[in-house]
Amino acid sequence: MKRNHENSQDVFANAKKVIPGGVNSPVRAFKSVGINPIVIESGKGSIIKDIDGNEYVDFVSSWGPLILGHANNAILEAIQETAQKGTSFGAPTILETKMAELIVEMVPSIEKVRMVNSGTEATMSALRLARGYTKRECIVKFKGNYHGHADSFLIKAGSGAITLGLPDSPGVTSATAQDTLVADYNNLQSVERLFKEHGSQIAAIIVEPVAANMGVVPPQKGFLEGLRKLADGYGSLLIFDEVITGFRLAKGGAQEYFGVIPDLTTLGKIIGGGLPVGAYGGKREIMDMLAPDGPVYQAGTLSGNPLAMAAGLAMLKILNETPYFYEELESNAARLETGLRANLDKTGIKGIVNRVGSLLTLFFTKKTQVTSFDEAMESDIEQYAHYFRESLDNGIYLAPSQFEAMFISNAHSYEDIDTCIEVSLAAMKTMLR
Ligand code: HOZ
Repeated sequence: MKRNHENSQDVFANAKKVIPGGVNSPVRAFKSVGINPIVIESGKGSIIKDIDGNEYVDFVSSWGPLILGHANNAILEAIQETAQKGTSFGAPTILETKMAELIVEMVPSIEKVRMVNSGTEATMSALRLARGYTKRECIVKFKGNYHGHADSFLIKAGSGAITLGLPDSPGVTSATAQDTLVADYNNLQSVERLFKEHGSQIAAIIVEPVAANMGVVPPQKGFLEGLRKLADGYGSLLIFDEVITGFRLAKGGAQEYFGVIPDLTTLGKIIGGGLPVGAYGGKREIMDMLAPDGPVYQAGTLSGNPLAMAAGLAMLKILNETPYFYEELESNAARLETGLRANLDKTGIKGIVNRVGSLLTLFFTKKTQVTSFDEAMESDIEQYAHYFRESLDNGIYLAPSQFEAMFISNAHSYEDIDTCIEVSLAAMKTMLR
């Protein structure tokens, strides 16, 4: 039975009058799935509720950060307690040092870390730092990787940019575009070619160690290691954008999971436990180039904001101290993967399930693998849109795009996973009609 979304429709119609597209980030617009967005009222654990009273098991998890689910008690308590003492000072607090100490302890490559307010700020600042440190101007990025919306990264960008068919945004100057060299994910030769031609001008390679903004595409064996070698060989820096993988694949993120150590790491929303945060960190020698110690300038009134630090700290402590946290997450995610694969087999619908840890994408595709941007782009987005709508109607909230990830949290119970598998099977059956 179709769910009633009347209130959501009304609110969205009003939003469109005063907010561009009715949303504050394009990925929320549901444009590629052919319906209007639902408007959320609340969330607890794995469940979100819309303003029409419909409940959904949420697999978007605020695009990643909610690895403990919605409204986690420890995080709420930390925010409430801290808020009583004031919400922003634009001056040092103990919380930000505690947070930095914990990040340094958990993430293998980070010796010093600077807090910012979003993943976009983290990647654009890390890039400036890499350029300042190496005194070079070009960067290598990968087609379909998404590093936020700073100009340099909106060249062949993933996430909402591909969902909406806008991989190269107007407004990015041709000079910026010239400094951004684009390679193919999982194709070391394409990177080698760029280095052979421009090696002495390349400040850094920036990469999502697991591509998660063109759907989930794991790095193939040797890919990350190969990037490390190339960067070392040419005196460039290797930047891991761990906005999605950080603290999600392991305590130490993808760099711990795959055993490849970058020079700089960018972190995002996950370290705010749901509040707006980002950070970038790395080798001491590089980080010391930042003002006030060094000449590379970057600043922010709300950076290290006490509420965000309190929330993030509460969350990271749980991740750091809970025995078998990542093992349990893995087992839940593996259960989902197995169930979705079985659904494809049962229905004969062509698809590929890619999963790394608690990140997963079901691609509707006739391909036998999805290991690259080009393969991801061959997915049937109409089929995904249909599957999305059926899932939503039956209480499963998925990303409104084929080219995003499902995020499994420790708030998802086996029951939630099994419900998702059941709804998925029913949705696939309707695709056969
Ligand atoms: N990286 C997120 C989606 N893949 C970004 C979410 C957003 O743009 O709002």
